[in-house]
Amino acid sequence: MFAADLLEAIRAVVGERGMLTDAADTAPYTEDWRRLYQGRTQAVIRPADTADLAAVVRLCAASRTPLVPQGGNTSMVGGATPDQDGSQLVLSLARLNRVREIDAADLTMTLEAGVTLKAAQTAAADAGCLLPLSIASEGSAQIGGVLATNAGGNNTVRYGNARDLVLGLEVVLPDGEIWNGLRRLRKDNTGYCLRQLFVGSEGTLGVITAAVLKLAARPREVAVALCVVATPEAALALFTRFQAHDPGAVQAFEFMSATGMGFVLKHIPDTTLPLSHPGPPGHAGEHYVLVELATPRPDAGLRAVLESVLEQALHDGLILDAAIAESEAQRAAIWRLREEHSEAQKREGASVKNDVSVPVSKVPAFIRQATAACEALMPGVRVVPFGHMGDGNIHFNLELPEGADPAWFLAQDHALMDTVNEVVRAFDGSFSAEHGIGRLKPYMMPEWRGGPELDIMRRIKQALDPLGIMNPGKVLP
Ligand code: 2HG
Ligand code: ZN
Repeated sequence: MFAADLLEAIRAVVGERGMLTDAADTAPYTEDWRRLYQGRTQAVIRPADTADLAAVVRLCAASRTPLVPQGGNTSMVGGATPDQDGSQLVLSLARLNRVREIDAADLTMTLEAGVTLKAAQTAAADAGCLLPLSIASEGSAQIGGVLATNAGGNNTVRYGNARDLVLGLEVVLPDGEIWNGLRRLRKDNTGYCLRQLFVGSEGTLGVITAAVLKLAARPREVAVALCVVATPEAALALFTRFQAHDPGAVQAFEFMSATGMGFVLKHIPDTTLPLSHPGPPGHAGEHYVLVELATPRPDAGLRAVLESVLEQALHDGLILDAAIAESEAQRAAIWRLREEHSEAQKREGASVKNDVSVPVSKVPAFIRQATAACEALMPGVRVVPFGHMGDGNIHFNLELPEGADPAWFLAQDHALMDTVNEVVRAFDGSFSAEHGIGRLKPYMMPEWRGGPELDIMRRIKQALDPLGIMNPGKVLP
């Protein structure tokens, strides 16, 4: 139990609007998006600015009260929800939601942690620029969480991960001190790169409260197509062709399976395949590719490029069919087929997610071997590989066998994840490409990051958060 006077002291800092204590109000903050973890908390603290947030952290440090920083709560690995004993307070960043500055000449944007990624993209576009980070949950994911998890998403193939876009950070440290590192320099070699320590640390080293991000020139032309391919190998060959043509133009290259597409068409209203080729169900051997080309160059004729590469691919038997978006609405409809994969899979029932990466050239072999291994382990399991083929990050998700008991299925999660990870390891891949470690994967850390790596991470944690109050139970085993 917390001393009631701690909550009173926090309330005095953040005011009535800044604190939720009723169970009905705190409930949305204590369950993760996947509904894998149901936690408890006595209060959700919602400071309105960095100074108030720092004062809250100081109070928590003084009373050794654990804090769980939370953005949009879209973590796939339970990284932002409190545990069940009720001892952890949730620290919501939602009210730190100002875009402080956009500099279109320097191509930088300074914004607070609670700005949603979608709002940040819109603000950048309004200033004539592009914030080149795009993820399926961008409508609710917030910048602080996006950076704390080093989110990747759809544009990594061209622009890198969140990490690659960060020039500066403002962070509240676990003792409540504010580090203002909001620099906007492209070159700055002045000792250890502290900002990158916090990017990807999942709130275990401090709370990111603001950031300076790199922007890019806004594209003048965007061209999108959805293609049917017979095999993952054909999908990779198509990617290689686009890269060979103009690597600078490939903004996204997303892979989907017939099973995953079937779930989208079944569960998401107003979705149809814009293809004449008969789609799923019944074509489990086929796969889909979404390719997006974009360029800030004037008169680049991207649409013609897309058409000619696809025509040749059709002629060579690499693709079986393709639809090119003719309008912004068609482009959005094609993207929706991809972006609704997680939601559709959730509606289909219990799933085990494997957010893994392998070298791009190994993606087809990985998909084949991991599929065979999982089907051998659990006959009837429905394999749903999809995601960012262009950067080697596949969401190798597994849906429970039809008619199976969800509790029984979820109880096999370690066996299923370990089976996939064995294949990942054989290809020198990673067991966590873009979703992070959260509460789901700390047990994997000793095997994958054991020895000096885990030791260094523990020493950094101890140095910055000796009381262990920042997002306990996440990342480190
Ligand atoms: C995506 O790429 C997200 O859509 C979520 O990373 C993936 O549901 C998933 O496993
Ligand atoms: Zn993804």
